[in-house]
Amino acid sequence: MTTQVTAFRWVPPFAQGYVRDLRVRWALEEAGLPYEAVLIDGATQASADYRAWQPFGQVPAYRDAGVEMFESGAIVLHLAEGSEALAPRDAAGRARVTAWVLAALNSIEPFAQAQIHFGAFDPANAWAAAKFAQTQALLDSRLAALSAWLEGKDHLEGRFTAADLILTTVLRELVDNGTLGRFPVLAAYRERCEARPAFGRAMAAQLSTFRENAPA
Ligand SMILES: N[C@@H](CCC(=O)N[C@@H](CS)C(=O)NCC(=O)O)C(=O)O
Repeated sequence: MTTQVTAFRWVPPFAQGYVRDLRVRWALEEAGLPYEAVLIDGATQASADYRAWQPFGQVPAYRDAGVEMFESGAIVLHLAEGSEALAPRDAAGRARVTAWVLAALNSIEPFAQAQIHFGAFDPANAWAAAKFAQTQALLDSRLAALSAWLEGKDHLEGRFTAADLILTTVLRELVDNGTLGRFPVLAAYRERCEARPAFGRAMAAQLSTFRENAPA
């Protein structure tokens, strides 16, 4: 069977290029594996059939000849199990990749999401401004630690892996609000990873779907 990845038929412009099927498309492109995007909309999200595939009605969900699964990080790790393009073949090297994927999703992304969330409030709202300052400080401390790790390195673990892929998709959400620009090592790292041809192909595929299905 052809590998399948679910993606939204269309999302508003602010979300285009950021929907998490991008992670899976990028991993498949790095691994050189063909896939079919299964396009879904709100009605599909709510359907019992789709909830049996993705319990929360979200994208991406994934299936190949051997497995049906969800959660972008888990899917990318599954692909990394089978592809040297995404992780080294030795068990210790793969364990390091897993550690960094979880660090990106568990030790950095929640702080990034919180900062984005509170940054969207009116700064005149004193409660939201205080929460924003708090989350900004927590995020900055994680980013400073990450920056220290990546100083003088091209990648997290000596070569491009699934961990760089996931971390890049977390960091790129911090470009527009100016956060990443305050960490030049991380900004350069993100640019280096996004310059990979496989990233370009994944992004082009997501965006072309939205162009083709734009509301009249
Ligand atoms: N932890 C999940 C998050 C997936 C997620 O947040 N998907 C968003 C798009 S980026 C979505 O489907 N949102 C619609 C919804 O939650 O109803 C993963 O990484 O796969």
